[in-house]
Amino acid sequence: MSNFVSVTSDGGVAVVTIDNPPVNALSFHVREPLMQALVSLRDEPDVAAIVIACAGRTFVAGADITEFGKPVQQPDLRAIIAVLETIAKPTIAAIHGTALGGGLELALGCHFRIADAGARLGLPEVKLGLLPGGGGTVRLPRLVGPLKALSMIVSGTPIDASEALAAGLVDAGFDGDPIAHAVRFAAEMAERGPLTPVRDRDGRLEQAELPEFDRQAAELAKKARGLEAPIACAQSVRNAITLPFEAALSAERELFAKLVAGDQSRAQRHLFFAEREAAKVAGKDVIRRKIARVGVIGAGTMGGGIAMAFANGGFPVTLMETSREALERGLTTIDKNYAVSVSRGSLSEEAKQQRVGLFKASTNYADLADCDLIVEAVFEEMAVKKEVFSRLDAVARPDAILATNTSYLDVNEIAASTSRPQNVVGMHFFSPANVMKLVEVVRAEKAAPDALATIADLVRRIGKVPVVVGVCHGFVGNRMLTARGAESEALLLEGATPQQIDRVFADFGWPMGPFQMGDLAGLDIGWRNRKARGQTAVIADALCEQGHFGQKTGRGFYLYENGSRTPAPNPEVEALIRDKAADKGIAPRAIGADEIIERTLYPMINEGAKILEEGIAARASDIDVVWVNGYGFPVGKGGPMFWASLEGVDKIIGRLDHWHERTGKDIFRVTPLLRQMAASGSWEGAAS
Ligand code: T1G
Repeated sequence: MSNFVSVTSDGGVAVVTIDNPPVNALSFHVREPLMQALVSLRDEPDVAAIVIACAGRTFVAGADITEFGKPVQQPDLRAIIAVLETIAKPTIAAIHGTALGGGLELALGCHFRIADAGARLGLPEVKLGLLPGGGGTVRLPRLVGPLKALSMIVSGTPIDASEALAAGLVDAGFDGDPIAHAVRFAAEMAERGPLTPVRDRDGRLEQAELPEFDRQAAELAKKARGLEAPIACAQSVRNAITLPFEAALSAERELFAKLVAGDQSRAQRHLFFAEREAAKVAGKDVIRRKIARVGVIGAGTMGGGIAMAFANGGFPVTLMETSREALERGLTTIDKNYAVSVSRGSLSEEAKQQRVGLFKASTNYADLADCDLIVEAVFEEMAVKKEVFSRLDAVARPDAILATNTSYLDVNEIAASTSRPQNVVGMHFFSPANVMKLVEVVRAEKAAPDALATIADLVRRIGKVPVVVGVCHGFVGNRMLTARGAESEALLLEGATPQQIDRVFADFGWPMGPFQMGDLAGLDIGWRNRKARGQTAVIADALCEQGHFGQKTGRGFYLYENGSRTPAPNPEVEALIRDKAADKGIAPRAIGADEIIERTLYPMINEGAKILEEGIAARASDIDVVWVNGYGFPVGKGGPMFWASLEGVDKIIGRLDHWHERTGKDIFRVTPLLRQMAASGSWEGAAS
């Protein structure tokens, strides 16, 4: 047979085992021998049933994403499933680990599916800007019903084995060796009566569900924010209800072909691999330190969220505050946050109790002595940070890793305030830290490689996305945000309104624009930081001096009536902008959407190129991962550096030169790497 597909026999049951580490992707070198095996076993009279199973840690986790965008080598997955459905003896998929995308579609081509209790099953193609292209949108609704299929396929979120059993997606569960269970199951099925391929099971495709289906599809479409894949997914599942099987299958094929060739899927596939590259900090030869208990200092908004992130990841957490009141306040907020998740049904009461049970609260530094990692999340002031780190230096175990959650301050200076700078790194979480996926792991100059590698792996283990960044003001994300922020204010003075600019960002695909985001995060954070650096933002500073910090004070760039989160125009701000512009002798003029994009996003890309030149980020794709996971940059555009290639680097340079000439502002001065990128088409070869 081949290294990737082997066939064994157990009594009359043939077992086809796929072995293509690390995740048994259905690469061409798997598909070809798999097809041969199925054809020969179909026609083999001594074979009473066929089991498809996988070696290693998981069942098939999908088609091979690296093959997309290249000419398809036959047999493709559809051809293999078509053969599967011609087999007149029981075929069983024995699922362990994950059955995702093409892997679940292969299983849907079998008569039966059995799953290990810990298995997860799903069609996550939408997260790659695609839809299931191997018949998943046509076969899954036949098993679980159109509404369940719609939510599974449009969300792309896998379900666990018990939910799959309840939904009719799998026929039996098991614990232990998938092959042994599958062979027993297969032998039983071989005794049973007629077999019905999934394609012929129309029972659950009740036309009656269409009105509710369309209502739910419309709701989901509203959340798509310009992404094509969610819409195509819903359309294809609808076809399964309204069209004959083959017609629905070919409609799915057309939709898939369109999406896989599109920029959005290219962008989202770029991000899939970029996230995995960003996490590769050091080779497997660097021994990671053991992290069993985590300490968090500061139970405020960030500290509380960080403590929850670790508890959600299963880690015992010691949460420390200087006063009992502050500690109680922090614990109350944490409990409230968990209660909200329980009330929304995204967390069970039992899981809540289990997580809360992981917390140990303290007002005593000595209680941090048994922690392997201690994360500091106190007030963003250097003197306060240094005082905390010198106290930590006295109590923490010599090999413990000390991390600061600073979002702007010099991590090298903080590290130097201890006797163990090799064990000090930055862990810059994003608010709310229990929700936001990004963690900028700051590589302080003396940080030991194993400390960095340990932290990057740990961030992945708690379900977040690590990106290693160097030390500079604002690291990667906030540094580029500053370039964008300054110009957003300038556009206001020249005639644009907060609503207009936020509208342009929403149309671009952002969850919200800079002014709505400022109001949500709290304008006082940026204000305090500007004051610390002697910088100004005339409009935002003026609002803050009046105590208007955004949502939390009901007034900022927008008005928020009675605690609502819905922004309403704030006439006082428009008057304030006019006054400040008049003070500066700036006459308002009409400003178009293109100019807003050019003057806010193009400087970000230029700043990103400088960041690469300085080696603050190792790869352009790391910058994309930061912006997509930390600042809501639209996934369908792949992040600022990937988007630059879609937008056209020559065009970007042309407009930056234009605005530099007109304004003389440094943010528009094109940096050498950007010109080099225009010439070479690659961000590689940055100076440092
Ligand atoms: N194709 C190619 N490489 C893949 C891959 C795939 N489907 N899945 C993972 N890898 C690589 C990954 O890049 C990494 O490589 C290594 O495997 C380990 O992955 C026709 C259109 C399965 C939950 O979207 O979600 O089927 O960095 O670090 O954290 O309808 O991988 O080591 O060199 O992520 O344990 C649909 C994608 C495809 C699932 C395991 N399937 N994979 O997570 O390991 S489209 C997916 C995952 C499709 C059909 C369509 C996760 C995982 P490297 P990892 P992990």
